[in-house]
Amino acid sequence: MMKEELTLALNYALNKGFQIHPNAFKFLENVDVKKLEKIIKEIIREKTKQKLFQINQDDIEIYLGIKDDHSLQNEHKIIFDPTLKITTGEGVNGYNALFSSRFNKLKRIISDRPESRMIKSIASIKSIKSDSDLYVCGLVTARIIERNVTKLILEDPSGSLDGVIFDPELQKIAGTLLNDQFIMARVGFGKNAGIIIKDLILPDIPDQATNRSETETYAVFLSDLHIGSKYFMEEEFSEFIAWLSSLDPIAKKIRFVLIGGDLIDGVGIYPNQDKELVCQTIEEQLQKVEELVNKIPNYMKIFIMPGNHDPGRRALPQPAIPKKYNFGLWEKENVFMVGNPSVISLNGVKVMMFHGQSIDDIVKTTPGLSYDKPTNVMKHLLRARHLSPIYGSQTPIAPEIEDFMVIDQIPDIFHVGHVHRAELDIYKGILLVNSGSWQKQTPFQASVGMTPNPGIALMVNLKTFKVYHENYNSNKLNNILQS
Ligand code: D5M
Ligand code: FE
Ligand code: ZN
Repeated sequence: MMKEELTLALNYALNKGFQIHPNAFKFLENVDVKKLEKIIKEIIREKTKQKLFQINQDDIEIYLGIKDDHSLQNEHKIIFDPTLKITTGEGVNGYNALFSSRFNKLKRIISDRPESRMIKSIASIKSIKSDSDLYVCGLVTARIIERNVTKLILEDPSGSLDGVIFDPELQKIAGTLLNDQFIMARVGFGKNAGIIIKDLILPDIPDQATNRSETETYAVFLSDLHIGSKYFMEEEFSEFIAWLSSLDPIAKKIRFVLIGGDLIDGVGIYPNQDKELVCQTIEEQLQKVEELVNKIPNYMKIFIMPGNHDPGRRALPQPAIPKKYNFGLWEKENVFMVGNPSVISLNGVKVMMFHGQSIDDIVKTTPGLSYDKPTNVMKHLLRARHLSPIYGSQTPIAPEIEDFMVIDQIPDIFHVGHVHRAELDIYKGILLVNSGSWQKQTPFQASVGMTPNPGIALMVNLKTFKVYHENYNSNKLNNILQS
């Protein structure tokens, strides 16, 4: 005898003018009866749009996530992951190596510019005393603003240089430079042999063509779930996860899910955190991550990167969340655990993922930048070609022998989180995605006037770079696109 639910579903389809292929029918006999009605209704809605009036086994299998839609490409390659590369030098020697690596890598990057043929070492220009202007490059070690002039101190491996800037426009540019950032300067000599800085040239991103996917595959950008926190929006996030396996035409084209850090709230990250936690251990919090991630269809590839709330090493670059906490996810075939920062290619589209800790230090010291517009800070990082220039402030940086925070690969998409504001922009063809959060405003954020826009999932069409979003925030007054 046929189950009553199956009869009902069958009649519903027939009434809508649909036929059900015998194989599909056999398949449906083994499907959870509670889901039957929803499955049939959604498949019919979708196929009506396509003007196809037969339900095949494939339709159901694709709907249930058992079968992949093979017309959509889902190739990935992990291009850079610091996890196995971090070596950590020791103390002062380590930092000397780090800064010399930073200088050398950025000097190589700036060598693509025509002026770079005229770069001289800082030690050599002091003896040249040429009449014409010269170029030097170095890391900014200090910036002093006195009355109407700005003094910059630059350092290269040969020595350091004090230069003065008189031009008001150039002083403004100097005002936005970050400590320890790499810069090229055009310099000349003043009457009293002092060095005058006449131009400042950032490594920046050249005009370039971006890579696109051949098929309209979508990637979802998420971050800052803060699972374990009282303020994690569990209901909304679960609703979104369920949407991923719905028949929504966009959801059906998703093949990649990127999670940019702060998966959990962690333990002991800030004072009295235990009072704001619903899960008191890292293991419990990660267990919950695993349960939620397991509900994402298996045919989606999931990339997981740590943030400052996740376990592992705190200093940048961070290795992937260690296996010892979370065996389940490390062992899943469709889950890829990567470090922070990482570069991955999705159907040929290069995505640079960085949690974004350095934003805190940058907004504090840079005029014109704020938490409200994180994509402006992201542009600042791209121009500096470095993800975390400032050393010795709040963002801990490890004394690596190689500076892995230099942006040596130009991405097509730059994915950052951390500031809990979903926002989009474009810079030199690069799509900037700040993936917001799934944590409501915390008392701390309220006390410092930070207004997050949580509960927004951003989906990028990797062929057209058009962005689609699903908003699960009850307060839907969010404008994520910069005007
Ligand atoms: O960071 C969420 C946001 O809150 C991020 O923009 C930094 C900001 N934040 C968090 N803690 C502090 C402190 N102690 N000072 C200044 N700003 C802070 P998350 O990494 O999710 O905690
Ligand atoms: Fe966060
Ligand atoms: Zn964070």
